[in-house]
Amino acid sequence: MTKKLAFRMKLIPGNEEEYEKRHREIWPELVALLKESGVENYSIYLDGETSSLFAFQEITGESGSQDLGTSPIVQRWWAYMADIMETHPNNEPISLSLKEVFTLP
Ligand code: RM4
Repeated sequence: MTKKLAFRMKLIPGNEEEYEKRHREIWPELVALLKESGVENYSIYLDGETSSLFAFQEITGESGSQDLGTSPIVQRWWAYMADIMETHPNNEPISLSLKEVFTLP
């Protein structure tokens, strides 16, 4: 049984292409870690008008992608991405959990 999660992050405007490029080239070790941690069906969508990023994922355990900040791989990835995203001082992307308000019955 999986649990659905969604959250919003923020791109620094003007970095849309670079964001997509870096994610096309996502590190295999990060992919492996996410999958090993029970993150599935993970997609991120860009609102070009506001530079908001909307992430959707399903998790099989208790941890979503944003709960993996103690992992050195995630810390390196967040540091790599910090120049084009709005982040906390520790490079973690500022993420706002989103409430599910509709699911097709
Ligand atoms: C995002 C952000 C998330 C990470 C994905 C792969 O830009 O860094 O935390 O899970 O990339």
